[in-house]
Amino acid sequence: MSTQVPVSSEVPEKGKTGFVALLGRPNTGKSTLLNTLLGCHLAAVSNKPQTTRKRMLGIYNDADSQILFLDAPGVHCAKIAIDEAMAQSVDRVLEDADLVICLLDPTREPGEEDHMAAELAGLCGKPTLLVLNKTDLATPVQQEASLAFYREILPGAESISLIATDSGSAGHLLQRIKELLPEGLFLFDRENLTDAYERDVAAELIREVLLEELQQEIPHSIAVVINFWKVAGDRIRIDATLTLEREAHKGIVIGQEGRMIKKIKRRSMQKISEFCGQKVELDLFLKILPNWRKQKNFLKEINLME
Ligand SMILES: Nc1nc2c(ncn2[C@@H]2O[C@H](COP(=O)(O)OP(=O)(O)OP(=O)(O)O)[C@@H](O)[C@H]2O)c(=O)[nH]1
Ligand SMILES: [Mg+2]
Repeated sequence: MSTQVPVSSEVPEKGKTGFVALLGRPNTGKSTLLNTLLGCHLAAVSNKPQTTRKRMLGIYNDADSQILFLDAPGVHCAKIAIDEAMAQSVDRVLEDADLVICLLDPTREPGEEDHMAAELAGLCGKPTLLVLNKTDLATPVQQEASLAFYREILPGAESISLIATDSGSAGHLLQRIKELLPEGLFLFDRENLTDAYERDVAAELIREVLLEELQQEIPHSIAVVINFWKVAGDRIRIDATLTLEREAHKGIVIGQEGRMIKKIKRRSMQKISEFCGQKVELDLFLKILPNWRKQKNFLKEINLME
């Protein structure tokens, strides 16, 4: 599957290439930027922090480059096992990176999480580009304050301003990234968009709907696992389990006369169908596992932790 422009097979499979880490505190717009760069809704996005829970590779291809963008969870303080798992994922992404894009959100005053993100960028020793996002929302004073905060920890780091939702703006960033990356052989076929299975992307798209439809902590306390995936004729049959932490949340997720769960199902089918380019039939099952976010064994079972 690909949304990339088809490229002639005569084009050599080498050019500007490398892994580019998307680093930043939660909600800075990392996944939004990934989707805009790829021209495809691959990664879950929401206005709630801690949307991304694990690494997602997005492969950008054009005539003379293959850029391997690694979206990471937002950098935040680890309190429970799932936070540790997310921090582990950030570490892996930084290990793999040839270049680090450190995304800044100047609409929020810089704080501890920004400090952690900047320190991680500095400690990994990789070339780092400060990317000031949400410049459509932030005042010049806010933008200056945000950059000054990061430059205390990363002195001299080059910066670029951006609106991650705007493809023209992201295109300028892409040009600079290409200049900074080395020449090399491409690791992936040009038609590949990611190394994730479609079913893992589908689970993320269901989570995106949960984050959009459910309030406060509830969507954060739900794990989505695809239990069954079968292509049958012109459609994909999918069963997914939503693991909740509390019995009391069940009624909220189901809603009055089942209205909420029906909406979650309908919207999820629409998103998955758009991504896969096929009709989708989805059944959702609810399960309760108290405090699953604190249980390392369960996190390993659902591939959130190594
Ligand atoms: N106005 C505006 N909104 C943006 C921009 N970039 C991202 N957003 C919004 O910011 C919110 C967070 O975006 P995400 O892409 O989910 O942020 P993230 O950094 O991936 O967040 P985590 O996965 O939690 O770390 C969403 O509501 C986006 O629509 C931007 O440049 N301008
Ligand atoms: Mg994200």
